[in-house]
Amino acid sequence: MEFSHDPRLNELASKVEAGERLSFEDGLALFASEDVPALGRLADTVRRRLHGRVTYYNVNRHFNPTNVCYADCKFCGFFRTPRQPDAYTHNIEDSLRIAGEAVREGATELHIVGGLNTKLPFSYFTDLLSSLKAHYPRLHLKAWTMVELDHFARFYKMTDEEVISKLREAGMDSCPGGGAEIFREPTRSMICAHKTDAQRWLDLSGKVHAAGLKTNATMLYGHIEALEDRVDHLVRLREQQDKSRGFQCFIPLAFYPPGSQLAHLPGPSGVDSLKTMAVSRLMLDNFPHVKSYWVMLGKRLAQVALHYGANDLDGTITEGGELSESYSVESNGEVKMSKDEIVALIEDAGLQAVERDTLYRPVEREPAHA
Ligand code: V47
Repeated sequence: MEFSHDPRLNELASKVEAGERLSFEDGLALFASEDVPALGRLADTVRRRLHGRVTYYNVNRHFNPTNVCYADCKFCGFFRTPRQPDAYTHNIEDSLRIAGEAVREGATELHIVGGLNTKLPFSYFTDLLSSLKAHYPRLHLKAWTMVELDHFARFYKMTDEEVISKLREAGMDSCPGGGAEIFREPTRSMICAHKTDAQRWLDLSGKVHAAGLKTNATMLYGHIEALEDRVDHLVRLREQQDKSRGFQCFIPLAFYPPGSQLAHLPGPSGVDSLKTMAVSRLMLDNFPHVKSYWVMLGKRLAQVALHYGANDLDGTITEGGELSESYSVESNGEVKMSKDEIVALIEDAGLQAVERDTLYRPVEREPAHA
């Protein structure tokens, strides 16, 4: 029996089954296919080849030390200028309180990103990390995107290697995948003109990998970009991964328009999000993990996406209790999911839930904390 009623998808299925790498044109053809369930099945065969039924989640917390940022990205509803009444910067005491709550709730990871805030000295960032590490040595600090590392190097006049080694000494354990947005010009300049350019984002990832740390990668889709931009983005990430091998996970981020300067746009449809998940899994043949980020997709679509190539649901994510960088479609601003709820979502999808740490090692808990 043929895989699909779409002959081009059948050709691509043969390539995938033979373990052949898909080209830029193949990526566009995957997006062009209207046989969405067959596309999902194809991505699912790759996901099952790599992970079987295992679906990862973690217990984590997002912490945004400051929302002050000069980058003025058109898609962002989070940033504030220093004079706005709701601009904030957490001091160390507050940060430790928030991290302490996370640890008591069983978090193994603190995901730390913030704005590009020129009012702070570099020591703010290293002191923050070292205080967190001193108080909570077992909490993994997944901290700062390539955009922040680029800002640190330029603004505080250090080499990339100095920035990475100073942050690492202070307690940075790995880096999250934000700031990648869409690499291709002119789209990138239209949505984030004042931000690290694509090549620099990729080069910095390579330097962090060379220093022995893992990072993630994202793609913001469903705004003004073309499908060619998305496929180009995936191909560039794949090329960087061939060189430096340090990406753990890819996270497609569904654009959430409210509160941004692109609020008039509709955002991606459910089918577009499922197709993007599947194409990502199929194109990124050297990425071990693809994440279905429920905060952007909503819990139900994130669950379905586990059958479209994703093998990770991210985490419980509790926020620090103030305006957050997370955007939520279906959660009505509530950016939290209990461990039981995550496990139920995975199991109801017919899959096996495995709690992981940031480096994808299974977490064993004492029965009292299970
Ligand atoms: O870089 C900004 C995106 C990213 C919007 O590494 C938006 O495990 C949708 O990178 N609608 C930050 N997205 C979040 C991020 C992330 C999230 C979860 C896990 C990991 C990981 C990384 O959020 C930004 C930007 O691409 N973003 N505004 C918006 N309106």
